[in-house]
Amino acid sequence: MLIRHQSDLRPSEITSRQSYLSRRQWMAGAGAAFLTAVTAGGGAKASALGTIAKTAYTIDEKQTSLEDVTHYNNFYEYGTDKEQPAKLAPGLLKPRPWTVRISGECKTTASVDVDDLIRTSTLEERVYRHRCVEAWSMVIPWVGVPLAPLLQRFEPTSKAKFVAFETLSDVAQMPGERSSLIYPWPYREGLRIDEAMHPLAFLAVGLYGEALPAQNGAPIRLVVPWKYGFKSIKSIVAIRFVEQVPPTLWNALAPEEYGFYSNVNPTVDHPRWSQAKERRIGEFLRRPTLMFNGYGEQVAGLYAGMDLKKFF
Ligand SMILES: Nc1nc2c(c(=O)[nH]1)N[C@H]1C(S)=C(S)[C@@H](COP(=O)(O)O)O[C@H]1N2
Ligand SMILES: [Mo]
Repeated sequence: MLIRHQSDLRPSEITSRQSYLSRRQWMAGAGAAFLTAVTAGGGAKASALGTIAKTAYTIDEKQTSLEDVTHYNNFYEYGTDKEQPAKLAPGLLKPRPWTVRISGECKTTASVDVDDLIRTSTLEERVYRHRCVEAWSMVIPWVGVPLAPLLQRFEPTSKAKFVAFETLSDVAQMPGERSSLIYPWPYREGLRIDEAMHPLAFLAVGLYGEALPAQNGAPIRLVVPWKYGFKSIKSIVAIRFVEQVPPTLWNALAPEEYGFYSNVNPTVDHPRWSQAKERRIGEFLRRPTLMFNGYGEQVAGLYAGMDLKKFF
């Protein structure tokens, strides 16, 4: 059983940043990769994120190094090369102050300040597999909040069948948005409401115990671990409850290549490459891709009765 349920979490596991770090540093004695990650992440210095609850819904697999997680990125607002986001985003993106506008088919609309959200939430660490549609993968220790309780606060109406997400639209902070002849900016994504309410759907405000780096989608991004990485939209400024399937950037560009659902599925190939295997960043041999990225036990019920080859 890879995933622990919330009820398995004892209050004693809700640790302060200080004891969280010292435990990790103690564990680092067993592996140099851990030590590198923790010290590169700032060692014992106080985190802007404050208290972090330990590992609910977490997998026990070797974590991808902080260096790879923060220097091999897809963030087309900073260019199409993997190295560009780390070079450009930290100098251009202004992640504070930052608000997320929540509106649409719900009883109350609001602008949520990201720092208020962090202050008033119990932050959790979630170590998730991350599988890009390009057939590479990582294991990333995110820090953040589950999406469902935030959405429920605004009391979606019975017309709220989908949830639409939107990235910041600002060419000064995101120069890649200038090439608007090809890409229909801003970046948009969406989920069915029951997918958005699933306990695995997560909003990350950090990784490796520190505030989210710009290149990973600061200050707040979606993480949907059973879907291809492009569903996990970065630097979110708007969340809308909507009645119809919301338009998304990749689906609008190439609907036969990037379906709305885009659940990780080794049996449905991308038209231009196989999805049967993947390259785990940092490993030499390719490994088999897992149905729903290994989260089938948790999410398969969302798709009961659907033909998973048709609804890709
Ligand atoms: N706004 C925005 N969100 C985005 C992307 C993007 O280009 N722009 N790329 C997606 C893709 S294809 C992947 S694989 C992940 C990469 O997240 P990471 O760089 O934090 O690993 O972000 C997703 N979210
Ligand atoms: Mo991706």
